[in-house]
Amino acid sequence: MTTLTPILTKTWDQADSFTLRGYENAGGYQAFRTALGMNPDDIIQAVKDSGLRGRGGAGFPTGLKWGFIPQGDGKPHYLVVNADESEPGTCKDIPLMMANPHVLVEGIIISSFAIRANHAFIYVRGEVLHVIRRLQQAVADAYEAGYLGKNILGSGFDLELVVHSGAGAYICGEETALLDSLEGYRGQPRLKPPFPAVAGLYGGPTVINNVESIASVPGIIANGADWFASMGTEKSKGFGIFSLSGHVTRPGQYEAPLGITLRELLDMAGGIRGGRRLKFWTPGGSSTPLFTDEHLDVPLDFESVGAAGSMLGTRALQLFDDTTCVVRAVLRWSEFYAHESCGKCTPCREGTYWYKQMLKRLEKGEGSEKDLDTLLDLSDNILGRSFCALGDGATSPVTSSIQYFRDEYIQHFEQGGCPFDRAASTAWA
Ligand code: L3W
Ligand code: SF4
Repeated sequence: MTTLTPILTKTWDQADSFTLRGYENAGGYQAFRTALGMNPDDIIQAVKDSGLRGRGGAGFPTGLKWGFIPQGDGKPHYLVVNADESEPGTCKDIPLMMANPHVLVEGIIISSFAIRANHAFIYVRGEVLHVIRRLQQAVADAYEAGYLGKNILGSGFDLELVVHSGAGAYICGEETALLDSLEGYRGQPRLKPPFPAVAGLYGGPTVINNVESIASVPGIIANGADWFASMGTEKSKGFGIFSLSGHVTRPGQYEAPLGITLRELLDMAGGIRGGRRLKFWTPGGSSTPLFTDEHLDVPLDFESVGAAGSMLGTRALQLFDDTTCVVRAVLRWSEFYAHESCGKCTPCREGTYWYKQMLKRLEKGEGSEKDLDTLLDLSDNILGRSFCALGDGATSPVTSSIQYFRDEYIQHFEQGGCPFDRAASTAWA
């Protein structure tokens, strides 16, 4: 039986967890003192050895990414934290930054020192004003304490840290659109390669990492790479925050080793609400193909989830019980993608629009089985043909719902309407 590993979430229930003093009393800002005494290359090696992989969805090895930053190139290097948490169901970075902003600040100092960056940015989702204020306070307190600014603690290392608010566009969570937005342009994805590690912010080598990835770094420096690597699975090391939402008795963030299963998490979270049956769920946000109750025992690590036909993504586990209409859920997600598509490429811009139009009709019981084949054909024309991952992600709920729930779609047009009692399901309340 896998148990929880409260590390990043350990102090969340303490009243002063977000203050500088609260963080220091819990042992915070010790790891960066250790790091400032290390060779930056050894810090990169420690992160490589830990096996930490990006916690923003793609799972790219963090130390490897840092290692791509050219050294001795004479160019300014940048660290950018992607705090634009907007993926439907994803709710780990925002509570982390509210409850413990200093672990992120400390992680930024260590990571910037490692990649030899003297400028760092936290790009925060625009709608979360309370988080922006909390981060600004934490950064101001860190400057006041001498942890940021010139010649930090007499080490000779300088670091300026800016909290930048986005304007509320999901696409700005895509790393290159984020960079455009940070530079003051309309946020739209750039062609890759070159990857940001080679040509990123203002054309300089840039590391972009998710909040949770950077917040995991102080623990690796304080406790060692082996400590981190001792948790999780062979290829998916360490711990992560699993966000359970929807029809679950005790929704919230559960920090556990990668490889835990939904069955184990549900045991801790009191099961599906009202003792009902789990119908479908997302392992990593709405951009990851749906799972059903057949997948309760799939280890939630990058490899196992991939082998079972989905993606670990952001570990946003949205759970839906048997009162939920899957067609309506997919329509709702498709409306989101159509609204958030940046419009740069045709497959996504047009495809998400037509998803929305078709699913609206199907949900009302209009159409025929042929429409399902049209939806799948449309998906074939979006997946792998879009300019960025948003288009690909938009296909996930559509194709996986037809794969597992084709009969439910058919029931809609056979009955001439939705067979579910909407009032009985609180999924959309
Ligand atoms: C240098 C190479 N760098 C790859 C870097 C790349 C990036 C990272 C991963 O999408 C996923 C997406 C969503 N040289 C490199 C290299 N890199 N090859 O590695 O890159 P990539 O392209 O695989 O993924 P991505 O564009 O970062 C992220 C999924 O996550 N997702 C969405 C999450 C949404 C949020 C949010 O709300 N903020 O996180 C959910 O599952 O669909 O597949 O840094 O530069 N040769
Ligand atoms: Fe924009 Fe969608 Fe194309 Fe990405 S896939 S560039 S969000 S239109």
